Amino acid sequence: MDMDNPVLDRHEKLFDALDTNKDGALDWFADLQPQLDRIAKAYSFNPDDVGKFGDLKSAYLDFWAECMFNAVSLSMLKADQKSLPKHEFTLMLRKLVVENDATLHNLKRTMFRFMNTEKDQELSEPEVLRFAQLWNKDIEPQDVKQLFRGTGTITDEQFGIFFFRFLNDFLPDAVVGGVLFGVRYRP
Ligand SMILES: [Ca+2]
Ligand SMILES: [Ca+2]
Repeated sequence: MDMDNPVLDRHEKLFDALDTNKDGALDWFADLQPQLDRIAKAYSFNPDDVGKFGDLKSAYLDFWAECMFNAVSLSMLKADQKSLPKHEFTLMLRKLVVENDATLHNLKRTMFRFMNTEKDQELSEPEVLRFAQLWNKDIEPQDVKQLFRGTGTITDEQFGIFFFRFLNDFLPDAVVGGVLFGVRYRP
């Protein structure tokens, strides 16, 4: 853990959560696609639901493509490389956050809509826990409770604040947003 740079530490934990086969590099087909397939199965998608799941998959794919495009543009990767090592991933994520990248905003909006399985405008604790545990089964109810702080629900606006503070803020309480990404993280 890099105690001098808590934001980098969070980005490294996010990498670890996404690296399904634990080989130290992110690959769409080896790491991200299997996790998305598991999410589709867990949410029991029927043909009518393909749109909602398709949106989530597209949002992750766009984010992934943006990371890879930037890494190649900056000569950190060769054009034919298909996987992104940990260090390069953290640099690309940082770049997208600093540039207020549109794919991150789209991922935030799409995640909220996907997690919000009840027909309302807010996320409940069970809705957040269900999604976070698919990315990381070690996420526990108390990890999610930190996010809610006794309020019972999370609005679209609050979700966005947690999402970007986790990725960008040095403030200690920014870490609670990590459960949105399936990252188990206690201060
Ligand atoms: Ca991997
Ligand atoms: Ca809801």
